[in-house]
Amino acid sequence: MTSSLAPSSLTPSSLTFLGLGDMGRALAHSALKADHSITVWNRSSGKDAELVAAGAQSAPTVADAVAAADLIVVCLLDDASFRQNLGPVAEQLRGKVVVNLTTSTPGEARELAKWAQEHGIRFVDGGIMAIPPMIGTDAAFILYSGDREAYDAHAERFAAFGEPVFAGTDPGAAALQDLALLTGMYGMFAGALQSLALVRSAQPEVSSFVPLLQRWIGAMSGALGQMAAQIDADDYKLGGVVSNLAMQAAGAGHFDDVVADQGLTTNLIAPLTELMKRRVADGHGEDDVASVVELLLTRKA
Ligand code: FVH
Repeated sequence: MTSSLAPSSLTPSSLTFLGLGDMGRALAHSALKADHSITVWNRSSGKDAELVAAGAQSAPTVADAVAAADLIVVCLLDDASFRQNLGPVAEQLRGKVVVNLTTSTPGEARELAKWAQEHGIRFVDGGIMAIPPMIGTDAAFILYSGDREAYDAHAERFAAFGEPVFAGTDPGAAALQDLALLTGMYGMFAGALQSLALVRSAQPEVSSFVPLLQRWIGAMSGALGQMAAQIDADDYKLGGVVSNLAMQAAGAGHFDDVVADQGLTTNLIAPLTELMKRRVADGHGEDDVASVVELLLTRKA
């Protein structure tokens, strides 16, 4: 049963959770499972019901919720909802630790850290590398960055959500690595979707093909270590080049051809093959494919 307690009846908690969407509820449940006492708040009513039944106390306002604990975990929709709800209670947060697990850009996280510093708030930003059912399991990891001392003081409690990984003292580091990991994931999805579209254009089902795709993607992910070493060394021949860019770029035309031959109109990997060809035209055909990163690192004038 949901109980909205009067401020005076709230007891001190180990953690407060602001935001009980799908992710906020999963985080709060994992804290309860780890035997933490928790206070929860959500904008709209009803989402706290199961948590209250499991032992959480529900706060009627953000101010009541932040008063109940010294560690505040925020999991709202976006930066605007963070500012809208925490801005008015900034002075009450003085001396407390705020952990923002709302997805942010690095710039937003750095701005929030500045705001927190102005109000004497210890600020840690986070990036959740999990979907709600993974929270509290070994499969989940969560990136944190910002105030190292505050992170160290609470890392044990963060472990209830998933493995904590400290990304750096730059408050934007967790957000940057979060978005970089998601970029890798969507790039993989883009290639896989293009691959499945090709197969589906030729046969009535793709499920039988998936084990081959998984096997191939798994084997090729082994190349990432050497790719990273070449990027770090600015040397795209480091460790020896097995399949050079000139050969790969020449073969890239086949991707346009097969899309056209199958009567399809979209080639999701065309932007990559264009960059490969450009790098060859610039005289780097003997490099490994990691050489393309030089074009991705080109900054705006
Ligand atoms: N769910 C996922 O798979 C991903 C995994 C990676 C991390 N993301 C990020 O987590 C943040 C929250 O995501 P969520 O899944 O909990 O999202 P929703 O279920 O849509 O819940 C949104 C909560 O935010 C509250 N909210 C929205 N706007 C406001 C506002 N202006 N003032 C106060 N609260 C607000 C909303 O409240 P209500 O609609 O229930 O009243 C929910 O509590 C997010 O950054 C993901 O990118 C999740």
